[in-house]
Amino acid sequence: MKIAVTIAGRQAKDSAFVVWRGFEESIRKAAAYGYDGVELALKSAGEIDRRELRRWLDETSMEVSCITTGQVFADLGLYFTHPDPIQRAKVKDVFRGLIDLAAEFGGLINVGRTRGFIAPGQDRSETEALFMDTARALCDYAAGKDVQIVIEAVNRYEINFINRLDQGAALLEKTGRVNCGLHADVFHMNIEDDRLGESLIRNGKWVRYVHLADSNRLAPGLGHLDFDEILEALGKIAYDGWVSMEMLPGDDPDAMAKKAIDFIKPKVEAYNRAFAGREEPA
Ligand code: LER
Ligand code: MN
Repeated sequence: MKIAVTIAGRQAKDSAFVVWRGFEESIRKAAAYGYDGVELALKSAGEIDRRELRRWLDETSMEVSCITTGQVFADLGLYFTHPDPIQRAKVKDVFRGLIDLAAEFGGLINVGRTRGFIAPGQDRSETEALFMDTARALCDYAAGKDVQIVIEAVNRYEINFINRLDQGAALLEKTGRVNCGLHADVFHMNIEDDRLGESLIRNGKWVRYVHLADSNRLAPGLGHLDFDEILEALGKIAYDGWVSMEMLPGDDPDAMAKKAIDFIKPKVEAYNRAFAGREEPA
């Protein structure tokens, strides 16, 4: 398991849930604080210079954990379930660019609010059909590039479609693409799911990426979530991917990023020691 922190470009909208802005500076800071990687919030592939990105990562021995696409929705207004095929073609276009970028950096693309919503007058089955149409096309494109797409369950106060891991897993079963998985964000799960650990275990087959924040969306350790329960559940599903700190920056983003890594790193190190010593299932 590796630890990342979310970052964005300087121009990203306030709704980008990132601790730091400015790619180069954030990558250098994250490395200095002891993170293994950064999650890039992008609205299009053209927002970042690939050669520069490669240089910053090489110089700091950092990785990209995932490319996150909330800004495609919040800034460009594009989403998977739009009833207009022209708008769906536009979101596919933007995603193909991001998938090409992910093929070089990290191999993972998140779909949060960009999955879309149940619009007034639309019913759930229509929304699901539109979602599957876009998701299948993009998963098929991503499969050829060895990229995985992860759908994030997001709480009801932000969107009315795919709020719980169970709902995401059911839709992924129907979508039927092996390179499309679930992105579990424990902040949202704390609002929507029953028991965090049980939900992670129940949906373990699909969990491919994890966002961590505490119950108040601050650094883990500053609220009342039980991170031992979460890590124990991740151990039970043999999760060996990223945990990415997606939290509000507060008045002092540097202090928030430091509290998060100081709290989670010893737990992740213990997790990794146990993981290395585990017996392979027969
Ligand atoms: C994004 O990762 C997230 O968790 C949402 O709350 C914002 O879309
Ligand atoms: Mn999240």
